[in-house]
Amino acid sequence: QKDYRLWLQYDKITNLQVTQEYKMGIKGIVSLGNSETSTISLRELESGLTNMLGNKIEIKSKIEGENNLIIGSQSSLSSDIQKNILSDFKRINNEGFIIKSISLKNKKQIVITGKNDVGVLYGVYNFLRLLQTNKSISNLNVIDSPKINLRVLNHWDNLDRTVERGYAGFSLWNWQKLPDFIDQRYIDYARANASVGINGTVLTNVNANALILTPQYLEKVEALANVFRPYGIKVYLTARFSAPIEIGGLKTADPKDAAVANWWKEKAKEIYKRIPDFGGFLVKANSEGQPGPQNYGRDHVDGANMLADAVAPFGGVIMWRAFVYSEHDANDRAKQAYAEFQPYDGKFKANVIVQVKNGAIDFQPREPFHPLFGAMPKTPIMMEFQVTQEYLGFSTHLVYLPKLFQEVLESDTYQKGKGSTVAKVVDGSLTNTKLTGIAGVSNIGNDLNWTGHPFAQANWYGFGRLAWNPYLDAEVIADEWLRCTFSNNKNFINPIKNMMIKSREAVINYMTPLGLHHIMDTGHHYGPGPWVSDLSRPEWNPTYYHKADKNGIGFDRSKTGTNATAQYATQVEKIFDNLETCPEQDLLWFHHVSWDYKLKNGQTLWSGMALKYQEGVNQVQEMQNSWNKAEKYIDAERFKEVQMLLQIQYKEAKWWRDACLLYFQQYSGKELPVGVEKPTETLEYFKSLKFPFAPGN
Ligand code: BDP
Repeated sequence: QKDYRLWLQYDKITNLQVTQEYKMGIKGIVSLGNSETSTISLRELESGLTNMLGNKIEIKSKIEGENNLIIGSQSSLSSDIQKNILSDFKRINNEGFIIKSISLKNKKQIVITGKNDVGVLYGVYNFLRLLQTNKSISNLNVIDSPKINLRVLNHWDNLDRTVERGYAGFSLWNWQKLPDFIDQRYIDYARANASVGINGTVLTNVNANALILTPQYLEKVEALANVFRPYGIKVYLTARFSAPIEIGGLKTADPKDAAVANWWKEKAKEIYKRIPDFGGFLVKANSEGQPGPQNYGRDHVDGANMLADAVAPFGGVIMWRAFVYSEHDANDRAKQAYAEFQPYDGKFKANVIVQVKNGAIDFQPREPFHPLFGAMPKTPIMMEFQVTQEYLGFSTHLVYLPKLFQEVLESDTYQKGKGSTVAKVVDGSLTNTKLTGIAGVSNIGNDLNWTGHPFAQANWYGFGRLAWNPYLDAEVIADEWLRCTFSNNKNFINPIKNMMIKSREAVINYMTPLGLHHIMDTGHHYGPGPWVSDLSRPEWNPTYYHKADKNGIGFDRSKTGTNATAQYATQVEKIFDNLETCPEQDLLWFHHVSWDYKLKNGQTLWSGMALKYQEGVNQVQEMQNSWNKAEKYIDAERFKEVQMLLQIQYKEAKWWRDACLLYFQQYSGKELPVGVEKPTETLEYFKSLKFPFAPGN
């Protein structure tokens, strides 16, 4: 099945000239290492090359003749090879790699190396990608290292195998059959991750279950860690803060209680005995009902530092989430994480990294960057992106997320003057931070194609590529992914790449244009629900976010409103505060404006908004047109799947448009402008739709 193979298709290369070059350039493989990781490198090369070139490549025990691929870590290379690349080793870090054409005793060879075997493995995947994308290999000089240390997936997987916000089936982790049964999928999962440089996986949901920390489960975790280790992937777990009570028999989980701290120390010792390279814990505390230090009158620093002490002797880290919003302060949810965490700057232990979502609310189709980025210069801060599409049409809608990721990473925080981008905060370069990280909430499940939508594979791939290098361009990543996954034919690539690039703006247009946010239906977040206003916590209601009334629409977060803009550096604050300079794409995020407010293109807000909704629908139609023309370039199965999914997306884009416009029209009291299709259903109809079994809830 093609879509199981993700971007590692290794199809036979159809371009004869290209094949010719590769066959001439690769006569044999010499592998110098003997670790499990080196064996993986060799096998990957062997099978990749055999499939792409259509004939077997000789595996040689020593370097004979020319045009060999020599693979091995620095220490395994003979001194005459090392001489050729000595200075390049200074330019890579521990996980980096070098792919280089060298001349050895007057014979041309290609060396793939790194400081250790995992670096070599990354180099091998990179080399294979050069072939998959039909690049020349005649004069290679690729020197690359990851710019971020912790590149992790966060699986929101429960022990019963349901996945919170998962739309691709059940959890990959078959706890019942572990540790004795090793599903081939675990290996293929590790391969896919290693091929893009992901080096960590948090196996369990942030809404944690303490049972994962019992010996019965740790034995299973150990089995997974053993599978992932040779691929350079560390395992992490979520730590339920109340675990000392639930599975430890203690009366309290107070972080200042000596017995509690000791319980965690012993637990860490027990885990590291099984898994010496265990990554550490991810913690959601005092957020959405999860237990935490505040239950005992302590704060996030107390909680995080207590856990940090437990894992520090073993080199572990604590990823402490800043996704908090108070149950008692309904003023402006967007301000709460910053208000709570910023004062803690510099107070966490060295092995704590604070994990911050990309925006201040919650993974919306578009959010301005989170004000905490750059605002805690003495604290390691890591990025949390959501790869699963909780608020972006689940795994039914084609939305290419690297566009979203890139927009956030490129945002300028101005925290150290112009050019202080979020990417520089995340890779540590802005504040010279050594511990750096990026997390992606996984969109992976046990569906045959891993991610539900064939194009959602691109979001996994793209997350990994940006985790490796947050300065990469989303368009370049799309190009790579399409070539590796489908075809190198430019008649296919160009229109389909264009479709991917536009898809993110399309979903914003048909769901939440002009800075609208969180108007999805209750709980499951499937489909529109701007009318919902009866939930127990005010900030769970869409009406709280759009604040539509007869006078206008939008959340005033400027100084005339909640003053959330003041949490940004002054330059940014000014831009957002002022209606003249506030980007229109964030207008209703920061301002409440009248229905007659004049947009930059001269349209009134009402007309402009209605036309945006229509534009979103039109864009999906264009996506369908592009896709229909792709039929002759790819396999029938994936073609058909995507075609059907786009049809659903089109239907649902219209649903979004009609439901939102009918609802907002009650307040604007205005006709739909020319160019916007008339709804065929009533508002009552849309309100009556219920989805008690929507997935992933
Ligand atoms: C929200 C999800 C919820 C998660 C929460 C979190 O709706 O399921 O538990 O974020 O990140 O996006 O903790």
